[in-house]
Amino acid sequence: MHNKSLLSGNEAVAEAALASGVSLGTGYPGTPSTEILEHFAEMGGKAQWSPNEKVALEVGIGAAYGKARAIVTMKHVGLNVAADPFFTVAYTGVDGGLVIVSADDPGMSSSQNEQDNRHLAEAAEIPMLEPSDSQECYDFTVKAFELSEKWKIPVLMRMTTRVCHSKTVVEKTIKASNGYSDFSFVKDLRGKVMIPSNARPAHAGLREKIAKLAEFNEESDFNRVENGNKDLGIITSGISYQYAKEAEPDAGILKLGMTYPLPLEKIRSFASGYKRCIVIEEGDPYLYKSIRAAGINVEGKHDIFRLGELNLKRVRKILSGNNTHEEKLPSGKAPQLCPGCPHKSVYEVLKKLDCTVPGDIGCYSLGTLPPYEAMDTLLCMGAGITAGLGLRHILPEARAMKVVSVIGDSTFMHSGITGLVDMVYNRPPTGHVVIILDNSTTAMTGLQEHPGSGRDIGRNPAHKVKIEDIAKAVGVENVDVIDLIRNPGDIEKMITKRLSEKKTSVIIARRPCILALKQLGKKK
Ligand SMILES: Cc1ncc(C[n+]2csc(CCOP(=O)(O)OP(=O)(O)O)c2C)c(N)n1
Ligand code: SF4
Repeated sequence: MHNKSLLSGNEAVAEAALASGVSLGTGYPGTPSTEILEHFAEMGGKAQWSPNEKVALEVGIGAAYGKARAIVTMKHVGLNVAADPFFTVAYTGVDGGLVIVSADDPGMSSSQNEQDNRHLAEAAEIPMLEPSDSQECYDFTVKAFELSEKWKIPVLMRMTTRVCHSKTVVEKTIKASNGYSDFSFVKDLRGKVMIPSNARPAHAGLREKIAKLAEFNEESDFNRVENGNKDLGIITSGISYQYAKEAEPDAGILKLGMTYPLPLEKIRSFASGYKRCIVIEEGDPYLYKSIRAAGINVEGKHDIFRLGELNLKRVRKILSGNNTHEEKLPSGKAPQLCPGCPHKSVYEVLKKLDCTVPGDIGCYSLGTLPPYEAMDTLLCMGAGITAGLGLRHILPEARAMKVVSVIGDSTFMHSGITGLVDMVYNRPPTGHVVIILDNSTTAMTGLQEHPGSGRDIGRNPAHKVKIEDIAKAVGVENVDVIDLIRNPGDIEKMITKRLSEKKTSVIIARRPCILALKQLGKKK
């Protein structure tokens, strides 16, 4: 029987999760994490796209409270959305196994920031694993569930773009499990109800657990020493290990796989054996600062290497102390909305009407680029509506009445609904106009379904949450639906009309994404 395959890191996590008997996978799409849940579902795992990452994590926590194994996937900024349950589930712990995948995007190939989520593991006091190739993605996922169950704590798998998307050979070491079935919920008020009187001892208990996990990590096989020339020792983790190994094959290397809590005594003993010891890590100086804070003398990198991804050339520069500014990579061709994209006509009108357009994240963010240059802000998912409200509250009336928020349908389900609630509750004096660009899919991340598309992760029919019903239910004064292709002239008339009124208005500009239609055709 074949037990070796060429897999991406994301596929390897999915296969290991399925083989480990995971009963439920939840998540919200986001590059570079999306394929984990897609692959898990394609292989027959029970998986679901959640409306957002907070919901995904809370559902996963519920399953793990019921003694199941659950995996929850998201991109790095998704963990900000899920931060509330993330921080407190460390206190309650779990009865089953809970693995949370954060796929970080250093270099921002498809993100609005390049935050380094290793800080979040430390801040929340949740053990963290950092695989550096697909084999480790597989092995660490298997071990992450064991760790989570043994220590009754969630585990964070922190991956990065190159690890998620590169393909390496994976030897599948475990036999597929049929999953567990003795699910039950154990009533434990002090352990699971985080009122202050319970949360205080729970935090103290977590500190003890982390101290014991640090001891465990001193000897754990997540970390590996590769002996080498005593002149140079390198401490590294994740994808940086691959670059370091290639740049200095003869150096001694301490490759860390479990990077919170850190095995500081192992690091101390490694560093003391080399004339020069340097930390090679992508992103923030997370390892460097923790190691220096423990009084261990290591070198770090210059601040210029904190920005963007590392690569072999950059690692060679760090090792040689060459901090000269780097030549810029040639900028590629600017992305464009597809020919025939339904979003186009809306931006043509917004530009013509000289609107101020707080926008959001999705394919429609491309409305900020030429030829439209019509979307004026992009911050985080959901902020298109709410930043628009802030502008409506403070701008002089004539200008306020030119403010139009744009948001996609998936983003609306993710974090736009509460903005709409604020619009009617803390109504600006001029009202507000929100355009929901409803193309029936999450196009930007590769055409995933969402609660408004009427299909589940496997493209089977599911309950369809109607945007117009939500808008009417919260009390928006005008709710209009426009078919952008059948009645192309209507969008200009409608935006002009609603901008002239001091009312709260939602215009749903509806037309399926042409690529989503193609994909559904294929499925049929
Ligand atoms: C918190 C967070 N989660 C996930 C993402 C990744 N992401 C960017 S836009 C987007 C949704 C796009 O869908 P939609 O709003 O329907 O717009 P479309 O691309 O279809 O035009 C997602 C999931 C993100 N940027 N931030
Ligand atoms: S993928 Fe769909 S939504 Fe995105 S630009 Fe192309 S047609 Fe428009």
